[in-house]
Amino acid sequence: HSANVTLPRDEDVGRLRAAILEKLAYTIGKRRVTANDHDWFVATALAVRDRVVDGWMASIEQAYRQEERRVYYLSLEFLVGRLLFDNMQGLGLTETVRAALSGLGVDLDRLAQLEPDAALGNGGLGRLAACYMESMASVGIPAHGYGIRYEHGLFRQVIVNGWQHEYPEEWLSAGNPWEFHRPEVVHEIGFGGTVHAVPVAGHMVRQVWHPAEKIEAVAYDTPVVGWRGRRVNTLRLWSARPADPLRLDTFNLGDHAGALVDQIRAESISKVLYPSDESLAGQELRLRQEYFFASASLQDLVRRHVGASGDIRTLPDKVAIQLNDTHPAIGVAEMMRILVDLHDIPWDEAWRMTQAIFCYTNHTLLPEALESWPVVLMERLLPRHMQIIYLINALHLDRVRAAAPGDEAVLSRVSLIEENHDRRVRMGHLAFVGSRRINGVSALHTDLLKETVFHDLNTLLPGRIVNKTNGITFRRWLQQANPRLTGLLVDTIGPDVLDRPEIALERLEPLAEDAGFRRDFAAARRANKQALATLIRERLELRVDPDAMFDVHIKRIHEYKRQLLNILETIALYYSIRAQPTRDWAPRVKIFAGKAAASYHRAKLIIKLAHDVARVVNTDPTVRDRLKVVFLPNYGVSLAESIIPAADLSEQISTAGMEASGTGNMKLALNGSLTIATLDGANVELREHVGEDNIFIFGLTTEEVEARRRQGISAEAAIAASPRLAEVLGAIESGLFSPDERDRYRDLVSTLRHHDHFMVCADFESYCQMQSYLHGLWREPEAWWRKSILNVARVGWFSSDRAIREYADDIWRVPVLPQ
Ligand code: DL6
Repeated sequence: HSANVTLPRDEDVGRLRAAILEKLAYTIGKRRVTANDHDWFVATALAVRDRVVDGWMASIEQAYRQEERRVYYLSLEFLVGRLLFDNMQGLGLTETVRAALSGLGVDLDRLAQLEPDAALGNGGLGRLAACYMESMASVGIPAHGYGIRYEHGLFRQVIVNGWQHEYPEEWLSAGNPWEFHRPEVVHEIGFGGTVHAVPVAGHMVRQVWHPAEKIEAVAYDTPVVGWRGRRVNTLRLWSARPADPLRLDTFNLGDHAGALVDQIRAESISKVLYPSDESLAGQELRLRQEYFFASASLQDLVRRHVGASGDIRTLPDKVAIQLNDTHPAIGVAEMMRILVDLHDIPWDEAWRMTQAIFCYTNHTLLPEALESWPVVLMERLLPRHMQIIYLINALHLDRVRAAAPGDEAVLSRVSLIEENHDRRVRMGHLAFVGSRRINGVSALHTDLLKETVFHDLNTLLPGRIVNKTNGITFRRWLQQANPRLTGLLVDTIGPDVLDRPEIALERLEPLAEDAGFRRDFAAARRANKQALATLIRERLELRVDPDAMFDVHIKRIHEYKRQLLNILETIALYYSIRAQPTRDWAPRVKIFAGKAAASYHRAKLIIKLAHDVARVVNTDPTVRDRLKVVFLPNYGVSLAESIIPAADLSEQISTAGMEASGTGNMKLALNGSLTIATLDGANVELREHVGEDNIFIFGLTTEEVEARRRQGISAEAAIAASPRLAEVLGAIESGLFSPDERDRYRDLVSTLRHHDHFMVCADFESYCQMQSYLHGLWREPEAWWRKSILNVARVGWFSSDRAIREYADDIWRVPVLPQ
């Protein structure tokens, strides 16, 4: 972490050193001689946190005084990663802290490694929420993130003999120096029970819910520091606890475990993140989590608003709530309950208010990830909300009947209740009808939303669906992750690349033609690759050549993301090298990393196959350094920060039409990777920005995939037409890579042959051809680096600041700071 522009001043260094020593003594209770690295990390984090607080208080005060409209970002996931560098950098303190510590004989970079990742998310959706929180603070939007303070984030992946094993993740076990516990901020959350109609004045009745179970949500706040400390927002995470800590009567009767059941039941809500990604968790506990955090957050923001303005009716003027996917969609019914039952707002007015407050982002079209809850479960757990949903639905269907009289098919498709098998509440539909704007996360994805899942709703309620292509924060994904490249950029195109990278990066364009710059650029990347090679050697005891092409496929393991396609091509390449061992092969390192959902057996089998192939390839003496296969375990934000700056080739090879956007594609291109991609998600827009000569597109398009699926998904013709595919499949099937269990992959290969739903075989040849083309391009370093530099120069648009400004303008209607 050496990118820096100014040297710290001695007096600042001295003050910070004193502050760190004070934390060490009076908060941690240690002296310098007995302090270990972890103590130094906590003391440093606390000293930095103190410097965050003034800006934080000022931001809160400003929002309160100016009565600004606030954004509330409700997300069941925030995949934050580490915060030390984020916060130091936001405040411009990095070099001051480094100098303060080095005077104490302590190395900042070593300390930073001790911080556990806050991994409160599965993948893209959670990481997007974290990038957006950072950008909202940086562009000056008063915003709160709301989520759950999971005691255990995404599982720790351990690979044993090639198989994934999941272990609990323990990010809080040594304390969390960034958060503020707010024991005074508590909301009661009810479950179950009954609803009674109580007469009130003027022939009215009020529905009163008597929950059978009550638990409490307690707040923990983490400040979110914007770039240059412009604004500091709040991420408020809820922890669950029982209303009564212990059943004392039961305890006194000697049943000590029984006395704690309520506590365990309540606390289980915030115990662990559901590890499913793009598939359904489905369990009751998940619904309890969703309602728990939606209810606590809405109660909290309503209380804040009423406290400040005294008038619930002005809520839509002052509040925009973004639903990050359908996970918080029960909030639509909860808002109606709060307005109608608790604040006596007439139904129609409450519904107008609700629709003005909520907006909803959809992140996937995969049917298995579209949430729906059994009506019987909802009736048991949330009886009042089920009544409210029925009424919302009845009024909604009345409007549909008026618009399309007699069309029963449309009626059943747009109903909030799915009546097919067991009756279920469609959470996407609830979010849609309750929102003023619905957005997809790339241009293609938004078009597909309109054509598929929300086709009928879009016809009935036109104009609500808009596109907001995802973005990433350049502070983390360029400045922090890649200080070498950042330093070079600052030196060549100027320091405003740190403040306005979207604009400043364009000035890099002519430098693609400058041989001297290309050399410096390649040297910065070479150093990053050397660092990754060291990491690989330390973690896997495997040596890789830093001059080889690092071909990187990092993301959740999923059939649609097609790690399998990459593995098949790897095997084909392996056979080619064996067939012509004396040819002048350009060395390549295939790097994989990613977690599979614990219950997703096929994804786990793909991880095993990657390891089986790695073992065969990496130990074959004929191949030597020309091909290595690496699977780095326990992928997460911090590991991504090590891999991305060292990647030469970015694999974005999902089956067209299936990846909503992707954000790794943006991170890799920003750091100078070339991309091999299908025309899927934001890859389409990436091509528009970097230019078609600088991205490598292959494979079937969305329409072609659809057409193929209609024709049938047998891959026999594709296999017959590709001798190398036939050879590769035959080898896997025959147990060549699994001599200990010859038919380990028989089913997997059989599925590829007969039910190639993900078009692995269909796209194989076109993928291999593009890979060989890239092989040739790698042999022409000048051409390669020219394209790589142009990628960096042209991806400014993918900044999350741009995305957040678009949300602010079109969706939330809040002002932002000038650029
Ligand atoms: O929008 C963020 C991210 C996209 O970039 C990915 O393409 C998409 O797969 C991901 N979606 C999910 C869906 N989970 N659920 N529900 O993570 O969102």
